[in-house]
Amino acid sequence: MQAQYVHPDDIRSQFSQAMSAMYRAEVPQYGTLLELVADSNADVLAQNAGLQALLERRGETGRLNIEYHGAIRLGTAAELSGMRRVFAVMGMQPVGYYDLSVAGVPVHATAFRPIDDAALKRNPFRIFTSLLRLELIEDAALRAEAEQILAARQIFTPGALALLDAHDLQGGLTKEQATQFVEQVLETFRWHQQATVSDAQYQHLHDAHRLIADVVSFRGPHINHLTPRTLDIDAVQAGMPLRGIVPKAVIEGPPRRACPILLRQTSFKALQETVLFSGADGQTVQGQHTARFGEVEQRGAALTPQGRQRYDELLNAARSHVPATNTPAYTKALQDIFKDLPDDWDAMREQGLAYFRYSATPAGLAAQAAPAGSIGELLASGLLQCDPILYEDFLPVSAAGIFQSNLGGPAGAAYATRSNRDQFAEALGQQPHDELALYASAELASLQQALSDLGLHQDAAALLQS
Ligand code: OOG
Ligand code: NI
Repeated sequence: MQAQYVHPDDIRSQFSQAMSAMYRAEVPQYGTLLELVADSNADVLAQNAGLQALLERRGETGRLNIEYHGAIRLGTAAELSGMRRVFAVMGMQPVGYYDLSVAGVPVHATAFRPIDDAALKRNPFRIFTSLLRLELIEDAALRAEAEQILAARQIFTPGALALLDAHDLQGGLTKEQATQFVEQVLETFRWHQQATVSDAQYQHLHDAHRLIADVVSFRGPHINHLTPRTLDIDAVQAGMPLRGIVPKAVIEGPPRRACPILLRQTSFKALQETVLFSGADGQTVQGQHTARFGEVEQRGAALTPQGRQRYDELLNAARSHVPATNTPAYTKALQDIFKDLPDDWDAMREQGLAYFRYSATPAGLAAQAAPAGSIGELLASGLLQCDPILYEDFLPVSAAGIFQSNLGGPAGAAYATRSNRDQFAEALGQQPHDELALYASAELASLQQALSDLGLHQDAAALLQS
């Protein structure tokens, strides 16, 4: 990219700041949540020098207290492929495929996020992007109606579309274009009080699934939440009521551990907002809609396929043991059942459960020539060190829990359907990146670099296998 163009990471930073400001103005409770998270993170860091040092080594201190992710729900394949172009301008690539239909939510999804380390450090902002699966609406007439309504809408402004073309032609955006681009794109994420449907249409869509009404009834895919990153989600969960915020009952994901893994999430309940429907005789009819909420997340280590399989098995065991609606009993069951998974970085590394980033220690760099050895031996010699790689993706069961608690009502029955990755990739216009391959290659590259820094000519891939 040429120098006259703004770096995609900088456009993404502008965008996430603009989104945060817009959302704080639209959903005041979200501003309160951001304050709570900032206060809590400061407390945690003040009490935990080791964590502070780890965050510094991983270059994550700048990623606290700011939005880590947001979410939107789209209605058509064209909207999804358009979003892919928009996010590409901001250095965000589709990663992962999430099928939520198994949990009774008629969507599948990906996360548009920065993928390389430097970009993640600059600004981690990503958008969990769902696509409605209209084929899961059973009522054929309603499905046709929803399709027609969606086909008639254009979620991007003419200005955004023109700038996308300019970007693709030029290979970048100038400073002025980038600022305009962020302004124009922001419009797509804005809340619209005025629905595009009548109250009767809304009701039909709502009866089919609340989420269908949320996607189909409005001019665009309003951002439905933003999520800062916390270092202690239990403290934030406990702190919410003290600041007048009502949290969902249960924290999604793994239990609290000394060695945090994957992703833990909680949210505050969606607001009930007044919306305006078009009445039969050109009148406006007032109604209510709940969609927008705030969330927090605590991230831990990325797990290998073996680690992830263990996680899924243990989570399923806990969930089948106690319904997640029974909060104290569920939390206890989760803690107990997860005792099966070692809560110790060395054990997790030795058993191949998590991904690590390797580097030469100062002593290793100073040593003239390190003696060759296994990873365990190099670590034990103090020449090599490793830190768990941060999980940058999402969890389908947790995502379904977040959806559900904010759609109101109990979990719907699973749709009797297959996940449809190919259909999603076709709508998107590419295959989403495989998140596990990204972690594995980051781990391998870090070990290769560390070995070379230590003056060792060992095969990194072979070392990781053994
Ligand atoms: C998205 C829910 C998924 C998460 O953090 O898992 C999500 C939605 O409600 O649209 O954002
Ligand atoms: Ni979320």
